[in-house]
Amino acid sequence: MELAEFNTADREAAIAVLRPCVDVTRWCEGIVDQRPFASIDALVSSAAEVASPFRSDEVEAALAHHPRIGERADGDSREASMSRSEQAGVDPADVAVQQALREGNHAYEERFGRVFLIRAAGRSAAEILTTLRTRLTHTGDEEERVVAGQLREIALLRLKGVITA
Ligand code: 2AL
Repeated sequence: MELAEFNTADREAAIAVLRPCVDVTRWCEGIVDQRPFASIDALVSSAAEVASPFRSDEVEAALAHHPRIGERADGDSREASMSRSEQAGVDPADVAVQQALREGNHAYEERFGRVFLIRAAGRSAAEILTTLRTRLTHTGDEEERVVAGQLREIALLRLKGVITA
């Protein structure tokens, strides 16, 4: 959707455009209620502010929408197609990488009780695996801050995909 259309859309329609970026109602409403935006930059900086920080309950709820790294999202929803393109650096045919990700995801879930989340766009599988192993050494508090930051990065990147100049 173009920014001009977003600026004048019904409140509910505008919220629905934002929701696939991150399913946090406070974030969607907080942005929509600051319309109109003079530019994409103004929109993104306002979106970053509302996302700083995401609360831990918001992070937990939003995580349910993100498939594991290495698992291709099914279906033709906007959310699923964005996830697939974000994970383009992870080759589903690379058996060694898939195995390492399965083990890493499992270890992460055992340690922190939630899905490992990383902004995958622009990252290779090797980089994601290295980061996963480093993050396994974090304390719960450290990791909570990292996850909230990654969720914000994903949301802002998606926002730039769904609303254009
Ligand atoms: C994802 C995903 O689907 N897209 C992305 O950037 N990260 N999933 C994940 N578990 O980190």
